[in-house]
Amino acid sequence: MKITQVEAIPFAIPYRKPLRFASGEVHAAEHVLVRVHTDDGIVGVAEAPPRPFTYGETQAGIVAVIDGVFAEQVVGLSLLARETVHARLNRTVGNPTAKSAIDMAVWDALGRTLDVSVTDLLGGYTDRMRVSHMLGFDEPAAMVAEAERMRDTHGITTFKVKVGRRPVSLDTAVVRALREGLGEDVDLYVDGNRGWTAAESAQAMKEMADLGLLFAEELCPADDVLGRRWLVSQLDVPFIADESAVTPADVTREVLGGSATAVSIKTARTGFTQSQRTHHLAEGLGLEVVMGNQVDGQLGSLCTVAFGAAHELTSRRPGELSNFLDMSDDLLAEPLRITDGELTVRPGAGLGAEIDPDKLQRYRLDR
Ligand code: MUC
Ligand code: MG
Repeated sequence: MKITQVEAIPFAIPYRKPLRFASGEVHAAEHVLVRVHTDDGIVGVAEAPPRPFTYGETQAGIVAVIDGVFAEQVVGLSLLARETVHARLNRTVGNPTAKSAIDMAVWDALGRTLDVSVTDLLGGYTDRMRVSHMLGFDEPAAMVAEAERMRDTHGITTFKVKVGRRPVSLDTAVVRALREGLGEDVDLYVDGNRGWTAAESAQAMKEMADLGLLFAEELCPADDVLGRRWLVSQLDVPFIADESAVTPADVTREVLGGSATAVSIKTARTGFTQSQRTHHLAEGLGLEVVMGNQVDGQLGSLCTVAFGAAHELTSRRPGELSNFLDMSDDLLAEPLRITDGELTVRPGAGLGAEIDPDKLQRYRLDR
C-alpha cells in the first residue's frame, strides 16, 4: 500500500460552448490528470482544474508544484496515512486543486486496493445525488432554451443561474424569464461570483423577491466585510459562501462573522480529506450544504458525487454535477450519464473511473 510515484499530466479538451460568469470564463478543460501509483501496482486517479481567477493556480503551476514539491513529500507513505499526506501537503500554502487531486487519487487508490468504493469508505449514505445545472451568462431566451434542454434530455429541474453583471436588470431579467418559461416545478438559485456590490446585490434580490429563489451565492465580495454582513442580514434565503470559504477556518470566519449562512463544498479544492472536515463543521454549525462545481470534467464530477453521496447532509440538496455535458469529449472510458435528474456513483472499487488510454494520448499536452 506504499505510494511509489505521483504523475501530473496536463491535458486540454475544448468546450462545445464556453461557460461565462462574473469572475471569468472557461473555453477549454485545461486540467491536470493526477495518477498516484503504489507498490501493489494500483493506480488512483483524480483531476485538478486550474482556476486562476479563483485560486491563482495555472495548469503549468499545478504540474510544477506536484512534480517539484508534492510528489516527493508523499512518495513512500502508506495509502492509509491520509492525515500524514494532508499534513505534508499543507506545509505549502495555497495550491488547493493540486493538493486536492493528490488527496482524491490517494483515496481512489485505497479503495481499489481494498476493493471498496470511495463512497463506502467515506460514509456510504446513498449511491446517488439529484443534479443541479449551472447556467452561464447569455441572453434570456438562450438560457431558458438551455434549461429546457437540460430538463427534457436529462430530467434536471434545479438550476444555478450565474449573475453579477451590470446593470443588475440584465440578470434579473434572465431569472424572471427562467421562472416564467419553466414554471414553478423547477428550483432556481443565483451565484454572483463577487460581481456586484452589496447594494447592487440587495437591489437585485428585491427585484427577484417574487421568484421563489432557493439560495444566493457569493453575490458580492467577502472582503467588503460590513457590506456583506449588511446584505446577508436582510436576506430571507440562505447565503452560500463559495470561493470566500475554501478552508474550514474560512467557513468558520465567514459564518461567525455573519457573512454567510450556507456553504458550497467543492472536492476539486478540498479533496475528500478536507471536505470531510468542512462537512462535519457544517453539521455542527447547522449550515445548509451544496456540493458545488469547479467547472469539473467527468472525473471531477465523479469525485463530487462520490463525496456527496457518502453523507446525508451533502446529498440532501441537488449537487452541481452536470457542466461536463458542455465539453466536446472527456477522458473516461465509460461516460457519465445523468438520468431522471440523478447521477449515481460508479459501482466497483475506488471511484470506479477508467481512463481511456487513446483519449489521454490524444488530449495530453506533454507528448
Ligand atoms: C461557481 O460556483 O462559482 C465558477 C468560478 C468558480 O470558482 O467556480 C465556478 C462555479
Ligand atoms: Mg460559486
